[in-house]
Amino acid sequence: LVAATKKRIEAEQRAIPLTTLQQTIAKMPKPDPSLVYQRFLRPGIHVIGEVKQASPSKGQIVDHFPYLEIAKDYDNANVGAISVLTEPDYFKGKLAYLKTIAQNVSVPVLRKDFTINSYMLYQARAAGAQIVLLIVAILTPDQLKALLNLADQLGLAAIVEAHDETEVKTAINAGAQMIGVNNRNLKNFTVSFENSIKLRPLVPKSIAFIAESGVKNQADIKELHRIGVNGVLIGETLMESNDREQFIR
Ligand code: IGP
Repeated sequence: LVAATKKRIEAEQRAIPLTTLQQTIAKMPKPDPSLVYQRFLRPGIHVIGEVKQASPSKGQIVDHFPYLEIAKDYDNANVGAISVLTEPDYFKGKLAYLKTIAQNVSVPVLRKDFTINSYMLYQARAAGAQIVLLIVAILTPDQLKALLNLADQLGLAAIVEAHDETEVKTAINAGAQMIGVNNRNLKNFTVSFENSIKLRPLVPKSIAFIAESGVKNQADIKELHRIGVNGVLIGETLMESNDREQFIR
């Protein structure tokens, strides 16, 4: 996935050079990342509704994919944020989906992708994202720090995704203000909240803690709330739901 992403982004950068993105960004208002962090630190548990058509674990999730309508459902439910997959090969995502959604909703939008370099942050910002995903496992600690700093300079908040104790420490050391723990084991795709339960105490209360993947129902959300999670990222279950607003409320 990382190799595929590298190739994809190199091609995109040949088509649209960094200076073009910088000119676009200069004409846009600069968002304040601290508002995103504060949003998730409010009392309660905040849903991040995800917009994705496919995933490596499930293959095609939905055939009918009215991405803007789905995003508007999330916006109406006043979710914490909307996550939009922009990875094309495994998730059938597109940056264009994110751009359209960002223009039509009032909540922050997350670019969900395998961020490997600074160009991808400029792309995210130019498309109207307010949040990016930085995955500890695919970056060196120095790259993570550099990308977090650049994100902040660009006005982007970051969810730093960690899978174990070492990665959580790396995320905190790098200055993460929002940490995402994936409940899905990426080697065998099984889901368990054990990781969230185990890692929650390692993250200070001043850093927003997001539990990612595998949320199936209200009982799951309640349990994650009980263990002190600030946010839950829900993809599949919401994509398959026929009443998304109702599920979130
Ligand atoms: C959503 P789920 O099980 O609710 O569909 O999971 C989200 O956590 C998942 O899409 C995800 C992801 C990622 C996707 C978590 N981390 C990194 C791509 C890249």
